[in-house]
Amino acid sequence: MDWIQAVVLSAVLAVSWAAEDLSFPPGFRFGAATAAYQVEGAWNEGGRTECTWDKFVHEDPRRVADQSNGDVACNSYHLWKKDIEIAEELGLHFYRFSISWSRILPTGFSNQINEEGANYYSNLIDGLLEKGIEPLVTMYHWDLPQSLQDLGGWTNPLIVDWFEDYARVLYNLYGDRIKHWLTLNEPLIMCDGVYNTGVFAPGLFSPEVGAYYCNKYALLAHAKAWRLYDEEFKPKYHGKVSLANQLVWFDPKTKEDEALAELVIENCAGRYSHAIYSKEGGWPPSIEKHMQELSKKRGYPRSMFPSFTQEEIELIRGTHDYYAFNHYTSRIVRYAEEGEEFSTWPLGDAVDLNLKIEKGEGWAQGASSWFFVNPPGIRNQLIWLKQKYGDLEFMITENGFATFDGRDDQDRIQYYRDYLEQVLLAIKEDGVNVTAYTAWTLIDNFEWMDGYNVKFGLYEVDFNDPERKRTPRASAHYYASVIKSHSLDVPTTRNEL
Ligand code: GBH
Repeated sequence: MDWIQAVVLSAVLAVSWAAEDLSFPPGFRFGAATAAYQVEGAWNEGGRTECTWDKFVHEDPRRVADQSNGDVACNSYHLWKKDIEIAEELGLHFYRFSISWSRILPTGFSNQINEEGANYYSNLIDGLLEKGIEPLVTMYHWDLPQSLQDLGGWTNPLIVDWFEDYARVLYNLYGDRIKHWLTLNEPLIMCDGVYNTGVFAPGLFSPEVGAYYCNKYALLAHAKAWRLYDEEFKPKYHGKVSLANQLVWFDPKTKEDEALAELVIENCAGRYSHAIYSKEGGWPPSIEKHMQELSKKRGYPRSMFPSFTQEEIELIRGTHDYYAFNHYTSRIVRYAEEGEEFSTWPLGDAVDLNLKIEKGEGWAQGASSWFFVNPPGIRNQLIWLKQKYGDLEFMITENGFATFDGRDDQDRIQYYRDYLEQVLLAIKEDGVNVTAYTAWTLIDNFEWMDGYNVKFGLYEVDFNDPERKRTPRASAHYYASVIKSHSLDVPTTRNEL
């Protein structure tokens, strides 16, 4: 072959490779997610008792930007059939939803199961399965029974057993039909988010101790629930159990900031992963050391960061069937300059590093104050995880874009397009075994302290309509076409969709 032929051939190969490269591997699965408190409503119906979010928003409505709450939300408790219709319209392979603990166990304890609540999820699960959509269940998405909060919630070591008891009830009720479980949604936010800011229910502020005890007990609770499944349920049901971490990607500003950025990643990702996924288990060594020194410096007689016993390390180590994470945004990390105020987000107060966290140049901003767009962040995150914890199966359990209005939906489409492209690159170029992607969120819903102002939905919900009419956005059409063609080789402009 002469050189012209060679050039032509390689050009053809490059083009066909590029075209092929936009398709997802066979078996890759697409889903969308919601969470109980954000969509269900019916907060005091059907035997459901008060959860932390009910109390938090009823006690002082000003805690939420638009002074709203989840009392009715999308009314999915009554309109769940509509949600299934939407999932089917999108062509979802799976639908991720969460179970309200206090709807199943009105006392918080497993002595009493609320049949009406149990039936609600059973019907939802059956309805999805009838349409060939896999139900993926999150056991806990931040709505703790208030009765358990009154006893200290996630800072009381007894919660480890309470959660295991709750998990047993769920495995017994639904284990025959659920193949993927998530124990906890974003323990980083449940613990650091809650105790470092006070802006999430239950509105407690205890950055130095609360966040870290919560961190420990969340890991133990997850581990017990995982082991319970592994020993008693997996042999007959063959499902998989994991937890969904919240991962913000951190890039160092310069070479000099690399070690600092690594420490920040260990603090956010490692503190909720290392004990489970690393070979040796326990806390990330760099964090444990840092926290011991800091505790001493602050005059604590023992580390404010609780240690693990060897037995606890063994209990938690290896309690995973896949790695699940939610990802939205990135930050840049650098050392603070002299006289400059340190950043605490999202680490809270207790970490005390000489650091500054900022957004990258040219990063677009979504509707929330925390939301910056950096598509390569998701790929870097995947590479980091694989390097750190090995060639695991990865599932992205949330990713999506925040807007205020969302009628003109081009930004959301672009976000999905660009983040999915990076996921594809991680799979094809970096050999990361990503098997699933989940859009947050199916329908507009109660966005925690942003209330209903901030919209993440593929479907718009009319919250003034008693019927809570759901209407597809352009991004819904886009996502449906990606799913249908199993590829990103589809139009992205509103008019062509
Ligand atoms: C996820 O949390 C949740 O799982 C989901 O329920 C939620 O609706 C979705 O994302 C969209 O927000 O960190 O101090 O700047 C994402 C984690 C936690 C990130 C709160 C933003 C804002 C406060 N989010 N955080 S701060």
